[in-house]
Amino acid sequence: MVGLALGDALGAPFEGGPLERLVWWGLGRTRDGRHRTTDDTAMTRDIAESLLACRALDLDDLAQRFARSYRWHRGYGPGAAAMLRSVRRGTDWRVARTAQWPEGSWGNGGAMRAPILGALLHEDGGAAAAAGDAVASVTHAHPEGRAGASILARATAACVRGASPVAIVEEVAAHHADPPWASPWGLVRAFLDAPPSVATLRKELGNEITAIRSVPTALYLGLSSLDEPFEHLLSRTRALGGDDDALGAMAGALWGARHGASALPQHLKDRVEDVGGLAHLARSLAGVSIDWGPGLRAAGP
Ligand code: RVK
Ligand code: MG
Ligand code: MG
Repeated sequence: MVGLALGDALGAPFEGGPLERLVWWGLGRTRDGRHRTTDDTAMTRDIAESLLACRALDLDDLAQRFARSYRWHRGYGPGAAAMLRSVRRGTDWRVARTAQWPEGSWGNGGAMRAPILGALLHEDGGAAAAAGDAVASVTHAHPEGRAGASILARATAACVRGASPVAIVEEVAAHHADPPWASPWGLVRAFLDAPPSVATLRKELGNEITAIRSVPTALYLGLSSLDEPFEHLLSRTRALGGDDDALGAMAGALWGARHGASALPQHLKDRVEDVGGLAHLARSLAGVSIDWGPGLRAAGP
């Protein structure tokens, strides 16, 4: 959670074009001068708080928490923002999630909040992936939006278990081979051996807001940085531009899952909003037992 928050808050000033960066220059600091976290961290916190309160994966509770926590100034994706406002007005999330696109969103908003599920279910990559899918489905009904979350949750679980980067890519490739997911894994694997230029990475894997054009990129950035200082991961992510907060959040979560919050640089933790609160929440969650079975069944097919 802390790795995700650092990647999110310290990537956000580099997100988008000049206009987005200018807006974030105005909005992106707390009163005490810390870097503000965005939707990526806010929704992760919602998941943690829902699991703590329900001791199970309760998608109705989660939808209400996502909707209550929504704040325009935290930079939510446009579809997610409209969907959450609609849930706040009383629309059932199962209806609201397909109001804009018949199949739902294929954005990376499901994937960006999935690492916490991989961390909690790290002993079982399949369960982590299923939980990622279920939690994504509340706002991201599209199969690509859900698959992005499954992949990130599975990869995070494998990072906690200490698997090698190559083994993690192979595990992901073995379970996510349906189009359009088949093509990126060979590239990610090749890039681990022969790092590409920034331009090649941007062109081949992407830096966009969609799951398919950001999850493989974040996987590559995170896995290829596991044995480097966290600051390297941040500067490599910033160089890519585009959806920098989500790329930073996803890659930062993989790094954090491997090394733990105490390994993250203190000078960066001091610069980000409410890292202490997040760490406290994470410790509380690690200490309780969650009944995943009924929650996962409640997700439906
Ligand atoms: C700004 C056509 C679709 C689509 C579909 C496009 C924050 C839309 C976070 C949509 C993350 C965008 C990010 C993103 C998370 C999605 N047909 N176009 N079926 N589905 N799109 O709005 O929660 O940064 O252009 O659901 O996934 O830090 O606006 O948002 O980086 O993808 O937003 O999808 O965004 P949304 P999200
Ligand atoms: Mg964000
Ligand atoms: Mg973003």
